[in-house]
Amino acid sequence: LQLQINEKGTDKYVLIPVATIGCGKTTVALTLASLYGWGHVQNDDVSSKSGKFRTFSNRISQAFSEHDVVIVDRNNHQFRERQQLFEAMDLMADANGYDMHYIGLDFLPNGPAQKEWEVTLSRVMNRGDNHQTIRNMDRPAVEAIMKGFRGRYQPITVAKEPDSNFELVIDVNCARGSKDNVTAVVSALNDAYDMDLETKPEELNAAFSAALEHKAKIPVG
Ligand code: IDP
Repeated sequence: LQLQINEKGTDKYVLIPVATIGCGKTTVALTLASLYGWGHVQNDDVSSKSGKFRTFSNRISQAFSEHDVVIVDRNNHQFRERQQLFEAMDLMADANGYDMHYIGLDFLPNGPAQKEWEVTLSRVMNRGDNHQTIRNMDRPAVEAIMKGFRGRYQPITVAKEPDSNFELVIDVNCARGSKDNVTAVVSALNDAYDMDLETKPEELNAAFSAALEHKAKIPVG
């Protein structure tokens, strides 16, 4: 399952979710990373409060030194966050001679509608304490955090900056289920680029089951 890279070997593909909590970002990312050996950098794994984005972007650069495709796992639900990522990755690309392909994963193509709210709330409640930061909280506290993200959410708007940097936006509506969304990503990449990604149903099922069973790296202390 090799990506076909251009002759210069400088193409780098970054998958950027735009989502809120519980949309299935980590599940989709883990499944893709396991199937194709892609890089996966989780913002929630960065425990430092100060210099958090610098640590996150250093980890992204490290991932690109090892992988041609990297998934940047954070909500990126605001223009400001997307802008920050594009700027950091443009600098990284200039320094390393990469040709970047920015690909959006649109987990809320209908916005944070009622169905999406119910799906994500029920998933986050079922996830319980299996998360780096959302843990040891009662339901109202979790709902308040989730509502904060919903309230601040700014949909992908490719007609203007910063979202005009997206070369491709893939519909991965969270209400549809994460396994179907993995398949949607694979087909969209195969259609848009010179990739030849295969998915065998049994491999997909195994990778997806493992992703659902994943245990978050809980910070000590
Ligand atoms: P997030 O990274 O967007 O916050 P995840 O942690 O991937 O979301 O998913 C939230 C919870 O929902 C996790 O416990 C995960 O195992 C579960 N989950 C993700 N996708 C599905 C699905 O398609 N069906 C059922 N549960 C799912």
